[in-house]
Amino acid sequence: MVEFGPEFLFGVATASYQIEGAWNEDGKGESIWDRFSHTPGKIVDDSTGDIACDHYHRYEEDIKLLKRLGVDAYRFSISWPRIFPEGRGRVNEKGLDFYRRLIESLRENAIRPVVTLYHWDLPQTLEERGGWGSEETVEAFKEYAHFLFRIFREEVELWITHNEPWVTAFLGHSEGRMAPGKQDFALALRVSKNLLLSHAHAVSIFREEGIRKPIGIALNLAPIYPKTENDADRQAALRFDGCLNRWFLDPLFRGEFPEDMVMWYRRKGFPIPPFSDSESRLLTKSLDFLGINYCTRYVLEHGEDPALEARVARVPGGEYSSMDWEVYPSGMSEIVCRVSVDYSPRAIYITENGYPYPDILLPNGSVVDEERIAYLARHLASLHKAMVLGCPVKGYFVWSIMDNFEWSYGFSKRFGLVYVDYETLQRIPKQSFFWYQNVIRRRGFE
Ligand code: IFM
Repeated sequence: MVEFGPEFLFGVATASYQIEGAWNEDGKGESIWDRFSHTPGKIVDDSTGDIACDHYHRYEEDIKLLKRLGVDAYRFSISWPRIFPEGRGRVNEKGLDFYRRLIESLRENAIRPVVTLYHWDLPQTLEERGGWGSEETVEAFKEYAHFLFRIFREEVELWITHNEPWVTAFLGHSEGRMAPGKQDFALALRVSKNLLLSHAHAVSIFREEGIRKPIGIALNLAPIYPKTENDADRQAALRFDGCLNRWFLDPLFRGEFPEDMVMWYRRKGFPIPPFSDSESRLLTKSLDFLGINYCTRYVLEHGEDPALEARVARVPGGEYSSMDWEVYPSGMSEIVCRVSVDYSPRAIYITENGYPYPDILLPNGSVVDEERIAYLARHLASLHKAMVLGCPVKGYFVWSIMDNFEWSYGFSKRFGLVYVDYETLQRIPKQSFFWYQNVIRRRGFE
């Protein structure tokens, strides 16, 4: 039996742009994802999040689903331009009211709200003034965070500043696969630093407010392996680890960027100034818990790209999901143990873990997603192993409660425990929904 105690938080996660829809309703401002998805050629199936799952209008139905599933907690993000349509200054009361109702209703249903402040939908107005490359956005984020801290305080069970800052910085500003779609590695590095600083400053404001709830950040982390034992591949793996994992973990726990990466980037013509002493102090005091989003590991070989000279390789005979991610359950305990040993976080939550599959709605109205069940069970068992070894894991969130807008993949990838018919917006629990319901009820599984 894989058992998690009564205190363990079982939850599910979503993000505003991926589910809410109502992109221009009730005074909401435009976000960089509205702009990006409305730009032809950016989304594989030409879809947008204009309607998405229409959660903005159907949140009550969705809370009923959460209740039926039996989760202890629900992780969602707040859409910044719904609250501050211009990024700062004027508050949109109707937008705020939506989150007031959502949080109140969750609490009435004994589901603990877990709020992410930034899951990628930056107000477009701020993007036009330099976006995350500019210090103005750091200031605006502090104001936005402060405003929400004062409104919701202890009504939120766990606060998360940023979701996956690596994705914002590197996929959004260097690869250009994500909004705002820039391709400038030096900018991506600057963005990564500003994201970390905005997190540290927001947490310092949170502490000044005296809010008695934990606050943290959610990083997408992964074990990294070299494809072969040759030196070029091993160095490439080390650099990718430096870029994906240590570039965020080291500042948050040690107050500085990893030295090997700073030197590498400098040699490549991408110098990045160090954090000041006061910034380092803020960073190292900024986490009550670390959120880890885990979906896959990466195997690296030497590559030709100018910034990292590293390329993700496919493992011969490996098991792959429809996102081309290797299914690697032992990576869950590996990454949790590594972080626990190297950085000693006070607490860890798995803030995302999920499996994309081209689910099919059968004529009898059911969705049989055995692969997803196997994926979740194997990852939970691996997580349990890390807990038995002493890692301070306090909770686990499945990505996602329902199928939703998967960024540049549009609606072509389904991650949900609940199937969404995008024509009718009907929600249909998949077999994995009932499996997870049982896991939560029994606080574990055989
Ligand atoms: O959908 C995303 C989510 O927004 C962030 N983490 C990974 C998920 C699956 O790609």
